Amino acid sequence: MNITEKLIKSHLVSGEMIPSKEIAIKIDQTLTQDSTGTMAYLQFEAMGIPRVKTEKSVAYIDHNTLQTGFENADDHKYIQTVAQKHGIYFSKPGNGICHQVHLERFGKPGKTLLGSDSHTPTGGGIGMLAIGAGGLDVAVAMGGGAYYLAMPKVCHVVLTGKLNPWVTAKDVILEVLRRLSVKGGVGKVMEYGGEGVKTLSVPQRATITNMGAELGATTSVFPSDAVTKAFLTAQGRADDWIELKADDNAIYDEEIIIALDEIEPLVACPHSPDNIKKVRDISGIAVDQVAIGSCTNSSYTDMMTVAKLLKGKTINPNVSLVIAPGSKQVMNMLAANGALADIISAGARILECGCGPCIGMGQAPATNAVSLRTVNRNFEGRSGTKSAQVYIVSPETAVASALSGVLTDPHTLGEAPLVSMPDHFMVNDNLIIPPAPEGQCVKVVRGPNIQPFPKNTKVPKDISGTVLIQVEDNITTDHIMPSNAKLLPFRSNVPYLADYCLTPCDPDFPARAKKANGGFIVAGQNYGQGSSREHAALAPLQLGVKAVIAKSFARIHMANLINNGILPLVFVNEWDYDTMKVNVQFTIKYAADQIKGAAEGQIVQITNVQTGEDIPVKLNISERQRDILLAGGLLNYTKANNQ
Ligand code: MIC
Ligand code: SF4
Repeated sequence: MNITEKLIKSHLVSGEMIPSKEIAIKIDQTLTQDSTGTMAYLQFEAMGIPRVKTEKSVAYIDHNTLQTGFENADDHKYIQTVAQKHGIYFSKPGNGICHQVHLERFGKPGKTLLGSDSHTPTGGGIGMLAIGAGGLDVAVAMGGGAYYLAMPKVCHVVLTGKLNPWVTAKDVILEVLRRLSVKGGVGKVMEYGGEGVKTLSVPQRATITNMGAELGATTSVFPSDAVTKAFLTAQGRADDWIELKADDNAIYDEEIIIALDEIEPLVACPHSPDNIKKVRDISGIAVDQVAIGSCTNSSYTDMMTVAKLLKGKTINPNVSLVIAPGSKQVMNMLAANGALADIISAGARILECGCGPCIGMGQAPATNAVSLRTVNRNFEGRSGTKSAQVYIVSPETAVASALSGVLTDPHTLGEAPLVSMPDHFMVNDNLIIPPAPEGQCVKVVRGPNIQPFPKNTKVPKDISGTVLIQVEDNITTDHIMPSNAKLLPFRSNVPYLADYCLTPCDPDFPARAKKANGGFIVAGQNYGQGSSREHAALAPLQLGVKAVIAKSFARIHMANLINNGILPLVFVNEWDYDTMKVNVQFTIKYAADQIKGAAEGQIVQITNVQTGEDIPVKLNISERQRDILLAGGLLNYTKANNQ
């Protein structure tokens, strides 16, 4: 078996391990962050389970840390108290980004991790089966329920050779994105192997598994080996290590070979992580802002490299350099060894340990500005400025450019600095609050920002409505439910958020949907790529959206739609996309019967009310998903099954 099969087999609850067939796995650990966490805990509370049933569940505060009003602080209070009550560890704001801290303090090779954040696969860097999901799926897992997914294909990414100086893990994953695109990983686990693996440290591996999310992959995983053992030992967690490797005769569904020594510094150009060029081919572009951090590149070794490159220098006068170390541990170590002083004296602006600019919480660039970032996503407008041009680069390229003022290949800096992994990380978990032993005494605090979330109802006889919007390929959940410093504080207030749903594509969409009393969304390929935010399903639900008809869907978003009782329909003939124009009225007759038939492989027909013409669509669902849709969503289904 390969590593993926071993991890799945040891957690399999039901189903057969045949690619694309539905399987259910036991979840050992969960993580949430604040922007998806409020909803996950409201849903967990609605399930009425007193204590989490996982081995470890952790609630992080890292996204909404810009407290411009009471809203974020309210959410933090709610999450802290709900966590205390129900047996969940609470990582306070300032302690760092969920994925970085989880890797440092909680992740364990061989375990499963389900997180309400699409970059949860970061844990694959230490041999976890770490998967991103919607909040409701995480809530169910906290309650001891299995996680259902399509058995992925396993793509063996064979790494050969060794990275040259100035070439980084970021460049490796950008190379994978260049080859496979943002759709290339759909339905797959990217399993890394080959001789090159042992040359990569845990933070480097984690950068690669983190950005596997941008491939649309179910997750990515590295073996757990001596390098993993050394990392966990340095974290004071040697006992958490187990070895995990593929059998010598393991079989894979696909294979790609990456020669590490042939990679050069790469850059993802606006506005997609797969729009890859060589840095040297487009160097010289004037840069206004450089942001270093995010769950992809904010480890101790990343930050030490940055500090060494900045030491004794001053950044270019036209550049604003902002740096957010990934965790309190990283920040503490930089402060203790003097590296922070080198960063500060070069002119960098230091941000608290959190997501910050990556999710548009502050540091929105100027109009038309060029911003180089070490983040994982450069979707249009995500930085908070629609006209900004965001390029994704490694920390090394980021510093070289911050110093010169133009996009610069780091080779121009001379000899690459040597940064080694520490033998001991500075361990101080004083911002992690363990749950109360007797949870029933804890009072959950709910401020006015915590609003009830929309719930769907059983499928009606016919599902009718007009097409409310028609959007192109690769629409992200940042389009469907934008996030920025103004909107993120309302993640626990879906009625408010709904007024911004799909507005980057069409500012009139919410008003049109309300006026029409709901209807259908028509979309191209890979609809809903990117973030796991289930608000991208909840906000349409609030506006009465009944079905999305797309050429194809991204995995997490499709699950979120089903969990909320919205039909994810796929065109049988892609040319029918053109006939489903805005304002045209359609109906799905005998919807329940058609949904039942679809689970057995039958085609669903959507009828054009005016012409009577039928459009054939597919609903690629399992029997369980059929029952969830018929019940009007996972909460209704779970309640009905628990009675
Ligand atoms: C993101 O990077 O887009 C986020 C913000 O971390 C999201 C979660 C969210 O929308 O809250 C993700 O990646 O899932
Ligand atoms: Fe936070 Fe950005 Fe990572 Fe999302 S991608 S978890 S916003 S740092």
